[in-house]
Amino acid sequence: MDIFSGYLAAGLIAACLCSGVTPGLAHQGSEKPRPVTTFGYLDVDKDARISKQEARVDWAVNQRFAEVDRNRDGYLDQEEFKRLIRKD
Ligand SMILES: [Ca+2]
Repeated sequence: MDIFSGYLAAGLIAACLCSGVTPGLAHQGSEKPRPVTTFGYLDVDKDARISKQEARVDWAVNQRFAEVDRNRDGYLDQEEFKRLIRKD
């Protein structure tokens, strides 16, 4: 492996690691803020849903909680959480 390939591999590994930790980047420009944490990280009690209190850890999730809580049950399930990650 030459030096260039080494740097390329290191860059790809770093990109993969970052994408696993951060499903979306924080607020950029006019785009809606997106989480910097994962569903599993926020779901502290592991009940497969995120409460308003659990969401407080991530600014973007907290800000957009009511918007993405489609069934208005006061929790975000995985499908609802995905709406935070999507660009739309
Ligand atoms: Ca919900």
